[in-house]
Amino acid sequence: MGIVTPGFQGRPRSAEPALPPGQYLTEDFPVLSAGPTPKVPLDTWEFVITTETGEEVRWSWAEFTALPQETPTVDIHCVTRWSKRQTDWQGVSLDVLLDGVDTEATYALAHSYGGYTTNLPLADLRGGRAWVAHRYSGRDLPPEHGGPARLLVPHLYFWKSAKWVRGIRLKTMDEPGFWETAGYHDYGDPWREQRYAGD
Ligand SMILES: Nc1nc2c(c(=O)[nH]1)N[C@H]1C(S)=C(S)[C@@H](COP(=O)(O)O)O[C@H]1N2
Ligand SMILES: [Mo]
Repeated sequence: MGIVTPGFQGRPRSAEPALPPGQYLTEDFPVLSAGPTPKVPLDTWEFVITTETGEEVRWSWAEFTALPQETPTVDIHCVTRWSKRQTDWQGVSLDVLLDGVDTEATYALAHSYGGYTTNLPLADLRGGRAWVAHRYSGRDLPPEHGGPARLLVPHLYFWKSAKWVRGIRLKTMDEPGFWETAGYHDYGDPWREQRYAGD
């Protein structure tokens, strides 16, 4: 140990998994918001799933927080090139929220208090890959990071993780959201570096 064999290129020192291309690691937690942080009192907060036929399923804060909880630990990747490892969340899986929702939709448009929207295939909200998160690092999610609750879809660039999420509209046709309309990629896979439309 500690002896470098001349000419031996070796392996990386640790088993640190690679980051998506073009990303760098940050230890702090940057705040990226396109507008002011909305104030959302818990007694009026609700989360609503609206199907393509107009059916609605809604949860009050008390109902939402009484659902089965998960505690995902995930890496997150912002399109502005910062990534953060091993972030700890608590929230409700979209599998739980979509359970029993009768739909043939293939797309979803998440919408937020404050007006932000973002679109993604409905399949990407299923399969244990997406949550409505309301706690971060052992505390209630701070308002600047999307509290009371935000979408958490860590396998896509973080702009898909709508802060202050208020609901999801299920759709049979794709409809671009806020950043997607502004030229960002429709899908946003960080491993394929899908930053902008056409990437
Ligand atoms: N409602 C809303 N959600 C949002 C945004 C926003 O401006 N408004 N910004 C997105 C972007 S670009 C990123 S990188 C992350 C930033 O989350 P953070 O501020 O908790 O780091 O939130 C995403 N969700
Ligand atoms: Mo972002």
